[in-house]
Amino acid sequence: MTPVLILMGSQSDWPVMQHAATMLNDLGVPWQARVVSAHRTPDLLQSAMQQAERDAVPVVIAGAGGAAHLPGMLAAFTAIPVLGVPVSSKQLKGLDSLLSIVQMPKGVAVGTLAIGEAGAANAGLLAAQIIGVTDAAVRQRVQAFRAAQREHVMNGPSLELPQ
Ligand code: RP5
Repeated sequence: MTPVLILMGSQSDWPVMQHAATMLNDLGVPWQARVVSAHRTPDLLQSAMQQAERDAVPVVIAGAGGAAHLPGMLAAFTAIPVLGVPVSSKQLKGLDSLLSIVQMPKGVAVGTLAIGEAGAANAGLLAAQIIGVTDAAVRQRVQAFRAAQREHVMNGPSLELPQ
């Protein structure tokens, strides 16, 4: 299986983006991670997406914080689905990243996830679901994950009001 490509704007994004990698590991989907910055290494964006197309990468997950142009710029260079993860920023706590990634103009799509770790994990889950459309083994592992999650909720403590 061709690995999912996990890109991020900075090494400092990895503590968040590693949750996408963990989810992909849990679902048996291979991945590769790399730092590519829309602002610090803009020349690498196009070549990275050209290589991804040659490699037939099924999904790109892109995390960035602050001005967060990475997911949208990657999407501009490829027809591979791009899932954007807003990483929390120091000053604006990721609301800046979210609004930057989610506000793509009509005609260039980025699937935008939640801010932070939940969004990164769900990007991994959604990537597996996309691959699962044509890969029955991955689809079954996603279904097993969802069933285990349901069991965990159903077996949780019953909630009662204090007397
Ligand atoms: C963005 O700027 C990165 O995605 C990161 O979230 C943020 C801060 O980067 P560093 O200054 O920590 O490298 O481009």
